[in-house]
Amino acid sequence: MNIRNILSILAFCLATSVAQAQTAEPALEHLLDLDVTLGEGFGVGQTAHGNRYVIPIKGGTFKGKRLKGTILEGGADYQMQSCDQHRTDLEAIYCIRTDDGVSIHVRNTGIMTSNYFYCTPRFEAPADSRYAWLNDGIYVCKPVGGRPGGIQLRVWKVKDAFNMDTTIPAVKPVPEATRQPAKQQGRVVDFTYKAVCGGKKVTKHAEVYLPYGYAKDKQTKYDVLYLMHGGGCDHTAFLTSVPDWQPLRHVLDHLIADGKIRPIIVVAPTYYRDDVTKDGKMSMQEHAGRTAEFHSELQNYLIPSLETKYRTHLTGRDSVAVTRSRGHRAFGGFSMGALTTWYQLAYGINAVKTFIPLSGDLWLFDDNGERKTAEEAALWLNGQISSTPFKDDFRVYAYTGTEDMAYAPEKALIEALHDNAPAFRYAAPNANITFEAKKGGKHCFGDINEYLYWALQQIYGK
Ligand code: FER
Repeated sequence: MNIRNILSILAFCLATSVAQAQTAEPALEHLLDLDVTLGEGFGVGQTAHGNRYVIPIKGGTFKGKRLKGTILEGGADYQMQSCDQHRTDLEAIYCIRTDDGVSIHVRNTGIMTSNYFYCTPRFEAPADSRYAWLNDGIYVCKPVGGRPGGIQLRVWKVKDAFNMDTTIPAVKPVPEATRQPAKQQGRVVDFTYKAVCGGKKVTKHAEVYLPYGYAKDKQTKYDVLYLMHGGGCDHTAFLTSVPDWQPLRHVLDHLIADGKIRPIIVVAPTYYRDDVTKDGKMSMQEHAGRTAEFHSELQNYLIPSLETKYRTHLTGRDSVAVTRSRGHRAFGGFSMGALTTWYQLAYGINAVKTFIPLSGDLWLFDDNGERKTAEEAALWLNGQISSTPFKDDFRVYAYTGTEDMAYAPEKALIEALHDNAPAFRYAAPNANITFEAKKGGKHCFGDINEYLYWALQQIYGK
């Protein structure tokens, strides 16, 4: 192959990857600060290329959100001053070691003039370490302070040019007819089950949508979709009690009657305990605590009792049976129910394969009760998922509306997952997460039910 061919293939690859990439400007994201202790410098003298000067690196520390540790002795900055002395080229080569014992090689090259001083470090981390991601980044570095015998440097990562603002697909309009009752309607029944919540034995209720024809059909095993309400609502919100212009029951009936999805069972439980429903007295943190716990009630009580009563793919009551049937189970929710969904993904991926967070992000709190950042939430979620055997076998359909109060935080989470959580794949055709926003969509069930109209066709479409 001649050089021309190679170049044209290169150009083609570049063009397609640029076409796929989002058009936003690259951004810098803080990686770490270095505090380097330097030894006595010495000159080699005038060489063929300029004036060579060597500054030994004796040690120091570094600190960032994702890694911290010490700088090892033994490296140096090999400087070369140009013959006309207006600029010095730097090349610092050394190793750092993280506080969990991983050695990482650094080669930091840069340019220094009287008014410009920037470097571009490269990192070589072991490919099988938790720092392997460092290898695949471009970084920018500049000095932020000096002291006798030392220098402080700040390092940023050049972020992938990913900006959901320009790329969030819009949720399509839903056919008018789905707002009216369908001819063939499913039934909603109350389901009672026993559970232990917070150490207390309780009796709980969920509403269950059984598709049209369920009673007559004795053969089919049905997939089950769990839908969790938001703060201030209860288990009746999705299927019976909340009046809205796009009732979920009609959506389900029409999707099934029109053959757009196969018949499914939909279950609307609640994260409240039996004694507290629609509890306005709970703080948002208490709500968050309940949502974070719900996966255990789902796995240990609700799934075993409900899915053995109705015809589903569950074949036993134990966790092995629950996991074996996880491909037939989806979990979604609205607002605090979306929070429940993110927690289900984090803690209960063994029981559920498909996740539908609707207008809500992932809330984590630090020891002082402060909300953690989207980036921290993304890192945590990635860690939770990556430590399971299901890290390559899950799917997230995230939705919200542009006028929804969850728009900004959910978008921030989706972007943070893109940047920090390799378990999530955004690129077609192997994407395992998608995010869509309805133009003008608000924080209400009518809009949420429109998102479900589209999500369910992707999950249960024929
Ligand atoms: C969010 C934005 C708003 C969210 C929840 C809310 C969990 C509101 C909750 C409420 O008022 O009940 O991103 O995520």
